[in-house]
Amino acid sequence: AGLEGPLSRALQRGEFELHFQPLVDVSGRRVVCAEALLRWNSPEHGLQMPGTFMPILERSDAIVEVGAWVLREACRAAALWGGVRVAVNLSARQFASRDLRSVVLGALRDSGLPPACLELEITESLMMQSPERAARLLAAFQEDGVRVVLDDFGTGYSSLGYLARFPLSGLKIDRSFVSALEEKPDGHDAAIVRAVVGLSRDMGLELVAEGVESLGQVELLENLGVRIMQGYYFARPSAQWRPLNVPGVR
Ligand code: G
Ligand code: G
Ligand code: NA
Ligand code: MN
Repeated sequence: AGLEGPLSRALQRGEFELHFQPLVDVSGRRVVCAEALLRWNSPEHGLQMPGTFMPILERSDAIVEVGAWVLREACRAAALWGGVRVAVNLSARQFASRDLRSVVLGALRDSGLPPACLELEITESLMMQSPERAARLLAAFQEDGVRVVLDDFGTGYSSLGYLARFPLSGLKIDRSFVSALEEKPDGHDAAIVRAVVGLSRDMGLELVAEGVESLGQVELLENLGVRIMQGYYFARPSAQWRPLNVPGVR
């Protein structure tokens, strides 16, 4: 409440900014990607997290324009990263919009970022809105050389059968499976992570564990076969982030 007005002017006023959080290949000790996370720097309300403003944007077509800005800015930033990929979250309306592919290709062309350095994060629910269309769109992105990964994997309602039908490049296993690992290293969550490691290996999907907050979790995940991790243990999302070093990697 009260945010709609200021929010509708935020884009033209230059109040949005991107923070970046690295995805670390723990075995190779290098950053492979950084996820772009949108922030709204409101003069009246201070720095706003997506939870406060995304639901409002999602209800209007403004999300499509903001989403296009995110894609262009993320590609522009990553063009300076020397091969480190950038991951961009897509919203439902953005995924449904007819010109998504041309916006993506335009952002790549204008920035000079190689297509293989862009990763689009979608969710299961987003794919399931219109599975046929999603399958065609993902196939087109695969042809373009753009990666598409499934975010928050394991929390949605799609069947495993869809994994085979959609051309995906990777899975991000939801942080809820990571959070209980230390307390119950032999519990159900560990079993699920182990199964997803096997599944992604056999299907040629890159697996990322998100929400990694402690060294204990890093070690347990490594033992379960996870190599790529993201979370506060390595770095919090930051506007200043640049791929200069690998924080927190032993
Ligand atoms: O950054 P946290 O940073 O609070 O992000 C919260 C949620 O907002 C996450 O689910 C994330 O995927 C989503 N989000 C963050 N940035 C963007 C964005 O640029 N576009 C979309 N569609 N979602 C985003
Ligand atoms: O839905 P998505 O996976 O895009 O969500 C990204 C969100 O996760 C952002 O809000 C980001 O700030 C948050 N995040 C990133 N790392 C961690 C972490 O280690 N722990 C927790 N609890 N949240 C995290
Ligand atoms: Na995400
Ligand atoms: Mn996620």
